[in-house]
Amino acid sequence: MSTAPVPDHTTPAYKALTQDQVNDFRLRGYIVIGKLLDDELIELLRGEYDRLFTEARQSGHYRNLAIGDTDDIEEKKNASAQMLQIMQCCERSIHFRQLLYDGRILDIAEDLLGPNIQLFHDQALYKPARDGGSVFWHQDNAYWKCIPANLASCWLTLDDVNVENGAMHLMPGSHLAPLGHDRSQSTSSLLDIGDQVDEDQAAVVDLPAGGALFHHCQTLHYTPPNKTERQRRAFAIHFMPPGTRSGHTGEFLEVSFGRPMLRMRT
Ligand SMILES: O=C(O)CCC(=O)C(=O)O
Repeated sequence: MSTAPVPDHTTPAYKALTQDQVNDFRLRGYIVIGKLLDDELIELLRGEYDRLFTEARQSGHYRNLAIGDTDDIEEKKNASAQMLQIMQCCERSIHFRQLLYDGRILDIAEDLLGPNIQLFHDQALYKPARDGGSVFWHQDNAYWKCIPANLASCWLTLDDVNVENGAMHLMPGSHLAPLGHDRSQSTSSLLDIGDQVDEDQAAVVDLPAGGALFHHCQTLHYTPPNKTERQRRAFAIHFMPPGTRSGHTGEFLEVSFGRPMLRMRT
């Protein structure tokens, strides 16, 4: 009688990334994937993205990170800089929920985080043409305080993105230690660590529409204003291993509708 082989869960499969790419992520704190989504899906997601922002601008259920927290729709709309954020698109759109389970994305996340993957949260980050605002230098986990600090983000573009319209800037190796952050002078909702950063050392990543990069939750990153005639639509998915705790409350971030398990192998 033959017996089925016992699966080896101790050795990572490295299905999507090469070992060199995984090592690069460990060393630098980010990895550039390039074009990942096909054109048909990009078109679908663009339509959803635009619909969500049209609805959000009417209802006020979004933030303009350029001015901090306010419920005043007119204030958000008329601010001179627009860095617009919708949290949890997966709770507003079935297509963005489906995207969380996209095998191309999860295979990479698995190579970086291991076989069990839970959503921390997702967000759309929109820099409209001409008056798109910046996101200051920060480590995500300075906001989140997750324990352990072992999350990875997939940052996806729905437009061609370069330095002119808000490309991602990342500081290699900065993920290895948490840094102290101060509240920004100009907006109370953002942290800013800009004065500790040597921008000459930063990697600036151009991506085509449908492109992706992954970064660690402690990797310092920044995006500049968009003063071009081209909008910059981006979407971030923040992944964590199950068992991650909130440093704010000390509690486990339990599986829920907003924090689904996306992949579970062990
Ligand atoms: O999309 C952007 O401009 C900034 C993204 C970002 O800072 C983040 O995902 O943490």
